[in-house]
Amino acid sequence: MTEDILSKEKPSAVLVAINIDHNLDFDEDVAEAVSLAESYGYKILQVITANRARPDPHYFVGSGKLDEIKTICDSLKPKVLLINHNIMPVQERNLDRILTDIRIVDRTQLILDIFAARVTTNEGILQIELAQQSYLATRLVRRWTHLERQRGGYGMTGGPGEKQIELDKRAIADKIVKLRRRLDAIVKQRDTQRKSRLKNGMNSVSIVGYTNAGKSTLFNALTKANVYAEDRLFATLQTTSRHLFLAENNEIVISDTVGFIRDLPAKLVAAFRATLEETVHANLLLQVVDMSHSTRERHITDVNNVLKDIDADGIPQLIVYNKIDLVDEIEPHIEYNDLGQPIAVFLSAQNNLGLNLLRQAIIEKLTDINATNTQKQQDLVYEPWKIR
Ligand SMILES: Nc1nc2c(ncn2[C@@H]2O[C@H](COP(=O)(O)OP(=O)(O)OP(=O)(O)O)[C@@H](O)[C@H]2O)c(=O)[nH]1
Ligand SMILES: [Mg+2]
Repeated sequence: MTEDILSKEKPSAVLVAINIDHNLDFDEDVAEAVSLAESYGYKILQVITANRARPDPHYFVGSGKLDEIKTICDSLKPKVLLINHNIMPVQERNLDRILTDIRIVDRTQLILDIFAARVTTNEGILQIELAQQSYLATRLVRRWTHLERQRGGYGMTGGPGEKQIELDKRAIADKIVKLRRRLDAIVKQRDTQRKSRLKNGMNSVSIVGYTNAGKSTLFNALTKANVYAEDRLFATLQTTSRHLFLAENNEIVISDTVGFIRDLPAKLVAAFRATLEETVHANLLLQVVDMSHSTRERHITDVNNVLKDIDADGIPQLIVYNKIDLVDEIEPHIEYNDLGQPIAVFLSAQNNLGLNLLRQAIIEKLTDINATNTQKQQDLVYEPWKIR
């Protein structure tokens, strides 16, 4: 697939999106799917949509829709049929059988392809390889039963394919173990760096959020760094950290991270552990939200779900509503809760609006967090005396 991107000519695709169970945000989901596909470099020839209560177990789509897809593909001859869902291996196998000569790419595969085409660091390459191997492991049976059928041995036990599946499974398992080991070494090295920072009493703040929310733009505006920011999904694939002076005697380490998206498969998230390690160990998360986006509240839920997957849901958060320049009648400000603690900051990273308020809110929030932690430590120390 990387060849397609390098050959400059955009690979053509037909996109299938099914509205399952009357999803009210379906139009936004389709728009996001188109962005995601274009972000890889696909030229979308046509979008096919349908409504279903639940996916068809055999083909994901119903039989009428399948006929329509086949007719459209016969006439437009796309290279790829993109399905904006994570489909099961059996559904992929059945579609493959009907739509010969067209590669079936589901949502996970598309995200993996985007990452694989863009990744540049050694760590990133290892992580993508790990994610691809984990994904491949679930699809092995499909590939081999497919070959078996061609040889006329389908359904038989102990055939050459079955033996090969076993061998392939073992080879993949070995590869996964080796990749994990190499990634663990990277994590360990970072651990040492982090511990030395902790010794210096430095707080670590991680910028997280939905893809394209403006995390890298905010990071650049705060640190004067030059991280790549662009109006495309998954512009950032690795973590960048910088020291940031908030005030006199108040220096933190701040990190820009990979963006999240709805339905990010847990395996993929797990493969990105090394990159997300900075987030997992942060004292504070700045969750950047695109204020101008119609489904911003759902983005917050999606991001919180991924944070749960990586065990970072217990870390205190400050919500940063970005891009207020695109919304009418919102001035930069800090929102406080009843206890007078900051919970959200409204700003525009691109227009340098409200950045000082964000610095102020980070200082206040970190002061609260550190006071709570000191209290907790004191409680721990005095606990035995209390019991006596
Ligand atoms: N109007 C407006 N656009 C903004 C603002 N902040 C960022 N953007 C734009 O939003 C797009 C995405 O910005 P990025 O900073 O790359 O977003 P990101 O969250 O890092 O995205 P990923 O790395 O892909 O997850 C870019 O085109 C930015 O110029 C803002 O305050 N106002
Ligand atoms: Mg970014």
